[in-house]
Amino acid sequence: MFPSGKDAIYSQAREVGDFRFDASVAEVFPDMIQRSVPGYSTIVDAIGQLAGRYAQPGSTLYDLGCSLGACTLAMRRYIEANTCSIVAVDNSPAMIERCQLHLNAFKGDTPVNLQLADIQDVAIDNASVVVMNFTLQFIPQTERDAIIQRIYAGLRPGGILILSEKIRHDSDAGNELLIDLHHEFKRRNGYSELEISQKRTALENVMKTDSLAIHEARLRDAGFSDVVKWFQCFNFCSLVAIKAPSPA
Ligand code: GEK
Repeated sequence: MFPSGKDAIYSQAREVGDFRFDASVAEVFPDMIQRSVPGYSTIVDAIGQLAGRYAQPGSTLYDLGCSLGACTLAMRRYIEANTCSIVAVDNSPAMIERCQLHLNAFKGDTPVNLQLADIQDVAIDNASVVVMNFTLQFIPQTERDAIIQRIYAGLRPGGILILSEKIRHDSDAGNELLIDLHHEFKRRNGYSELEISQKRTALENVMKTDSLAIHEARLRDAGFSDVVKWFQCFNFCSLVAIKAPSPA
């Protein structure tokens, strides 16, 4: 991958404001997400594989909240439907700038249209695969239903939404257990107690988690005919929501 630094953003005691996807985060993002999200590489690679299965000729694939383009690159690696294109969107200028460098470094046959935009303003049209890999959690909870409904409407029959999210467990005790296991994962990846607690504070107002039941109900209410949880490690999970194929 493109050279990038080690995440030491919260290694010194500081006044912690709300987390932002700015240049300092974009610079260390591959290291940050790898050491913070259990199974991240497995998830990204499997998203590529799912895109390979579900991409339809002549359709568009979307990577919403693409950051540095990891899922876009994985999709481009696996898709064979040679008339497809990918729309990759992020509202962080620093992410988009670096994402373009990543895309340039890995040439592929599928055209990628990289957009600096808010997901709310992006039309979803003629889609066969839509990816939201840890992005919906940053959208205000009141706006999540409408986004999922819009994605459903923009998918072709037989298309899929891949939704990865950090989740909240229903019971307080179970939730604390998953948080503890996740923090231990971060410790083992070299984050200090100070880094873990300052990052947690920074995300408090910015990232609001829903429960798995809420995600599943939202997807079913939007019209998805099947919702498959294909990955979970601690409080991180990924779902494939399938729009029913049109009857033969
Ligand atoms: C990956 N998918 O590497 N509109 C557009 N982008 C947004 C919005 C919004 N409203 N809100 C947040 N973002 C990537 C990882 S990171 C997840 C996704 C994480 C963007 C934000 O700028 C950031 O780049 C991304 O969503 C979330 O597979 O850091 O935990």
